[in-house]
Amino acid sequence: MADNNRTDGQIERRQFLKRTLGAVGVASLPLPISQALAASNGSGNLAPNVPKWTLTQGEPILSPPYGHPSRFEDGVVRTPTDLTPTKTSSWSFTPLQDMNGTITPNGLVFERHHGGVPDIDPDQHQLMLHGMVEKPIIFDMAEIKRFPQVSMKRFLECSGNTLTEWKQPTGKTVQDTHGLLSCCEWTGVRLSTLLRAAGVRDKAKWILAEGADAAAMTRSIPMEKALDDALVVYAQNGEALRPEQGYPLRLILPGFEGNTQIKWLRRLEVSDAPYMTREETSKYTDLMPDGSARQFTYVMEAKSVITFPSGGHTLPEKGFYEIRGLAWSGRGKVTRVDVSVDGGRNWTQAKLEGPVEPKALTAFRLPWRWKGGSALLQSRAIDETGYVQPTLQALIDVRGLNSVYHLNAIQTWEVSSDGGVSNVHV
Ligand SMILES: Nc1nc2c(c(=O)[nH]1)N[C@H]1C(S)=C(S)[C@@H](COP(=O)(O)O)O[C@H]1N2
Ligand SMILES: [Mo]
Repeated sequence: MADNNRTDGQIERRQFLKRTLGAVGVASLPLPISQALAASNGSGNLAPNVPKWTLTQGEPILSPPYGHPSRFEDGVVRTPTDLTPTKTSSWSFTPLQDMNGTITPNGLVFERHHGGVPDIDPDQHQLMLHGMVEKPIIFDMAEIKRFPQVSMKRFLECSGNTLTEWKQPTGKTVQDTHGLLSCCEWTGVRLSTLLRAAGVRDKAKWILAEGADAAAMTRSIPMEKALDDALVVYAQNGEALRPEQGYPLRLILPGFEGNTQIKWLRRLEVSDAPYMTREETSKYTDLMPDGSARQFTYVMEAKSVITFPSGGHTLPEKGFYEIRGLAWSGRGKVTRVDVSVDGGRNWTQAKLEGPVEPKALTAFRLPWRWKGGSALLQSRAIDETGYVQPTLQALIDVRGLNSVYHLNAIQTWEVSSDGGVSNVHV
């Protein structure tokens, strides 16, 4: 290297700069200042040159008054299902590959609607609490907001998340495979506070929650959950719920399948038995190999997925990358995430971003040097109960191939020798 003549050295450096500055690959590491200055000689945005956006004053205050992401970020959006969305069934996916940290911005929280999004006037919305209570109550929104407030960062996952992946790798990107997953800071009142106001009768064991949408979605909620960490929320990430998330009021049942977290909440009926609604009999049950069906499978078991590199990404060159992903468990805190780059033969413990919160998305990261050639990237989450996220084969051995919901298996992304990343089964 030291003997390189000047011309060779320049060519080498120029090629390196062209690749680094031109392609702006994720692997591009910062240039030494001397090289950066040389590269900007005569053109470019580095000193002593002044970029065009520094030459004029910017907008004093942006309009419209509700802020939006930079126009250069307009590719970061929810994607609708590739099946035709209808008014009776529609869903859209969160772009997990574009997320940083663990909070899902409100405009990117996934959607799942069984009767479309109603347009509810909060001044006319009411919540009725009745059934096996001492004093039935009808609350308006102002009354709900007078109760002591709580905020919790919790994940929300549809039990249908990843359902396309049972038999063969289907989704192209992590948005396709895992995008029915979001995490918000939810704000509202504890359901137990409302129940105390009404006075729950001794024999009461269940609560029916009903939505005000055209689906009038109903699910039976165990009293134990209602008195534990269930919330009736009116805000997400610091602002009012979005219409698609249940404006003006929804149920949040941390760690439970998304379907139970009734949006546009209008009625809670207390009883001594579950109601056996459509959503917990013909739907949202898991058919087992022996022909029986699992019912009331509320808790979302531990799961994780690598979001970078993931399906659709291309690694521009060999070298340093940080493997990044998300882990979560409906049973509490994630305690460990292991990462494999050889399809599950060897595992290395990843670093978790703390403080780790229960039933919330948890970010994990692991430095990695891609040597070129094929690599099979996997992550497995372990939660505070000691539960270990299973391989797909281990899950199928127990559950068979007749169920639709609750696929929490380890996901594999293959980095092929050309740097392309795709969804594979191993
Ligand atoms: N009233 C009502 N609540 C509902 C639904 C619905 O269609 N109507 N969909 C459920 C399903 S299946 C899921 S996964 C979550 C989705 O919540 P999100 O749209 O805020 O992501 O809401 C649940 N609550
Ligand atoms: Mo769902």
